[in-house]
Amino acid sequence: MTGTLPLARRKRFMFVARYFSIEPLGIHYLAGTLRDMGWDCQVILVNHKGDDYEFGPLYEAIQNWQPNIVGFQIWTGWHLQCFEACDVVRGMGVPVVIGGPHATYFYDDCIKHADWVVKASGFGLLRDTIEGRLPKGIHFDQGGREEVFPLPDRSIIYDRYPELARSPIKSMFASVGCPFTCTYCYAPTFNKMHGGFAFNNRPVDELIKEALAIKEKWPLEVVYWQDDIFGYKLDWVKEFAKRWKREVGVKFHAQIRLELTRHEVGNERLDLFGEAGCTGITLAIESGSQFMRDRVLFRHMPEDLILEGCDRIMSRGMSLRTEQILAIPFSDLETDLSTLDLNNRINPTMAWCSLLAPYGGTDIGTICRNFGFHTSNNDDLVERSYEMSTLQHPAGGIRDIEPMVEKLGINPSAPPALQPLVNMQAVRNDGAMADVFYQAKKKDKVTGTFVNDGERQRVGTIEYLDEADNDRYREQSWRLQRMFNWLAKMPKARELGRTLANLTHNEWQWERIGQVTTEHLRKQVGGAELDRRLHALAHEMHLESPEQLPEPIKQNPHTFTYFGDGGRLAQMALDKDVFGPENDVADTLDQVSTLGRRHLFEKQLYKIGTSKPPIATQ
Ligand code: B12
Ligand code: SF4
Repeated sequence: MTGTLPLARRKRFMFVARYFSIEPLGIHYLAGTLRDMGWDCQVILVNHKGDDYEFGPLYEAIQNWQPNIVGFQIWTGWHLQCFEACDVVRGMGVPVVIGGPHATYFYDDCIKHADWVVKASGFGLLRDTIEGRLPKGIHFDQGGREEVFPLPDRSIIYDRYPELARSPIKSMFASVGCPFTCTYCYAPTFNKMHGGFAFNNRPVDELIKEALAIKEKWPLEVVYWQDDIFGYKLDWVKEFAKRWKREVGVKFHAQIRLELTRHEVGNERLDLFGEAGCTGITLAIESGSQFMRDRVLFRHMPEDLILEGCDRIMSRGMSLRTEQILAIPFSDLETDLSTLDLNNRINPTMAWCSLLAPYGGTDIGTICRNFGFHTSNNDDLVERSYEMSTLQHPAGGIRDIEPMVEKLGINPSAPPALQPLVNMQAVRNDGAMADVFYQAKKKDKVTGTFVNDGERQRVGTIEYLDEADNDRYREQSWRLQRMFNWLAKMPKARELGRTLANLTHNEWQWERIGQVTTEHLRKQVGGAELDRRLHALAHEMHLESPEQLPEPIKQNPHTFTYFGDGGRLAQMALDKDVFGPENDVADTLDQVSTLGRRHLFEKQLYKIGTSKPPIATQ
């Protein structure tokens, strides 16, 4: 193809990534690399409806623009659809390079559909690829995570997708690395492939330059630090805090671990965050059950640390978003309700919640496979699997497994490879029962790897839920997940959550949810308080009295009254026609839940519109 091009033409690179409401941050930086190399660059963000991805615009763009190379950024979950598209692109005579998380962890699958696969860090390897220095195949740069980030070229995406440019929140990245070992995450694998953990902070100078470059051209009210753990190194935080406010003056939201709030150093870090302009923090709690945190998720976090850390954040006036996962292995309705209850006691600004997607190659993927809860084939991790649990769950939650695990006497903070659940295997009998075997491991002093220690032993039995009960729990966890955010704001949320999760299929209607909620609240706070809330809701909707509330709002008003300015949220739901006849209760809840998150994002979590406009914003 290159042979037919006019000689003077600059070389062209086309990126392909998934369209998402949050900008594809990695591509901004990679586009910066191409700019620095003197290449022209375009980005196509692929839209989708459920699991149908629209690659038509990509093929059209390739025909029109004739790039020299097409680079796919692939995340596990849409990899199969991407592979088909890679084959089509190569069929058009354009070489393909694949990078991103799926290439990092599943490079062998990727190479079947690409000329080059870039595993992990991509700036240097992308340079080598386009300059023809890399033979075709899989490439990995062991020292890549230490490489210098280029100044991003955001205009490539912002010019084509102006809605992303218009957002007052812009993502940035200040550090690479995380030392923790959560079972559902690929960070431990990333560390292993680099020979251990290392934390690499970008220099404060570069971040200031990057933020000022955004401010010059686009709206910038909040920077969202997408780092796994922002501000891990205190010395760096001290320098950052000193300069960010003075030289950039834009508030920010950051993701951290609760451990970073601990002890005096935690107080100091949070104070520095506050001085620098931090208005909010996102952190994961994941489960209200200590057993789940210790043994299933490998997040060894006592409840007092969770409560104290959240309090330290909120008492400084920062907003707080907590994150949790429901329907994890060995959970049942009561475990999920304990997660709700913990959030209820914390009362964060937003309690974000997802259902477990058991990624293969992670420790939780191994646990699921070993216990027969999931085949852990990443090919079935499609969009649908984020919407409803795909696991076969055991009966009785942690009842059978907890004694088996505790009897082994292994410390919860022992290395992941020694943890009981990754070394257990359930062998199913004819019926619903399975024998559980455990293979002890030890560290080989010579090789440093973990090897078998003695014979495999039978340690007990577990029972699986039958199909009907499994479906029932999947439905219950789905209900809680959709309602989690607002339930967490209700008095005695655990009780209300239980009642709602246990409604029969026929009772599961918008109006009935409203009746149950009102009955619960009347018992908890009394009729007068509910009247007051109804009047406030009517007032926020510019109505004279609660009698004038539109019918769907009247049927279930307290879904809105426990949100600040809930009238605005109710109005948004009406304007979006979420109660229309074509929507069943599942659609309605989905959409109300999405709108509720958006409402909280704007009004409370990121506090958009509360600061002066940035000087350079047109
Ligand atoms: C920010 C982030 C998000 C943000 C924003 C995502 C976005 N639009 O960019 C949000 C919150 C939306 C998000 C959502 C999800 N995320 Co996320 N997220 C991240 C995070 C923390 C940082 C990614 C990042 O921007 N890094 C900085 C940039 C510079 O690096 P990068 O994108 O990795 O790109 C580098 C290389 O990969 C490579 N590269 C990347 N693309 C390409 C392309 C080419 C052609 C080449 C040559 C190289 C290359 O070069 C870059 C520079 O070194 C990572 C964890 C991590 N620390 O990396 C998880 C991570 C990427 N997310 C993950 C997951 C699972 C999800 C969700 C599925 C979670 C869920 N269950 O809903 C969703 C899916 C969203 C989607 N896009 O479909 C997993 C992905 C696992 C996998 N195997 O795919 C990760 C790795 C977390 C983890 N450790 O397990 N996420
Ligand atoms: S703290 Fe976050 S990035 Fe680190 S291992 Fe856990 S989930 Fe992954």
